[in-house]
Amino acid sequence: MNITLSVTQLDRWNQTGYIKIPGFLTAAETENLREWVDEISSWPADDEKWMHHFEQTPFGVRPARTEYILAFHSGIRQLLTQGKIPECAGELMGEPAILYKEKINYKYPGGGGYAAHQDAPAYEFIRNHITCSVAVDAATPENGCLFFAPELHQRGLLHLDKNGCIDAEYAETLDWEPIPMQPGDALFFSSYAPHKSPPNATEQSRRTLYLTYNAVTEGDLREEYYADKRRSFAQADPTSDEKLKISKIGHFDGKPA
Ligand SMILES: O=C(O)CCC(=O)C(=O)O
Repeated sequence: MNITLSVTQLDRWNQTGYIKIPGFLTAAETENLREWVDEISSWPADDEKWMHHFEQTPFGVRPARTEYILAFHSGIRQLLTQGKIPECAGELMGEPAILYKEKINYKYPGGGGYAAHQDAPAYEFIRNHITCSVAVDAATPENGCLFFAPELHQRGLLHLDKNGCIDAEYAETLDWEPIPMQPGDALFFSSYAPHKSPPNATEQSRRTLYLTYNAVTEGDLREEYYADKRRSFAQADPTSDEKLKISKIGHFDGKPA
């Protein structure tokens, strides 16, 4: 399937730095994705393979994130590397796109939120990159959907704090738009678009896939990114922080398990 975005969609993307495409996956694709995410979340911990991150919630220890999935799941590999998701990312980028990283953020009941941030500081190896998020469960302001501040994606990095996030006082001055999603909806966003999300205050999970693509002209840097991430996590002192570190920036408010 060839993806062609309308002029209105492209204008919105250029103006705000993000665009939601309702019903991006078909019902059958959405159902497959839900089954695959159920499967992946039950994989045993294996530091040599996929990377699971767990958080302490009021209801016990729950998975917060799984990443580095591609080599271990053929359905996910096909969805992320062929067809409409990479094609649409390429169309928005203005040149063919290649996968840089992939993750599932689970946000189970009581799961932590994310402080206001831009993704760019976490992805050191690439310049031109965008992320596609795909809803596995419905996402609402109550269960922790994303909120975006529009029209700031062309201003570079904004007032970063010591964690690589947007300074909290500055973030409070921004206008935040919630982006609720239904399963199968996609939301593409620039790596400079400021976003954040609250904790999950409901009894249902809010699982979302996040797929980051860079311009092919910058190279295939995924393995290098993950090798570097594994190295820096292995060197970090796990007891040094009250927050669970799941990224190279300190944006996640979940508690260590
Ligand atoms: O899953 C969320 O609620 C936010 C995720 C996010 O912004 C990130 O992982 O950088």
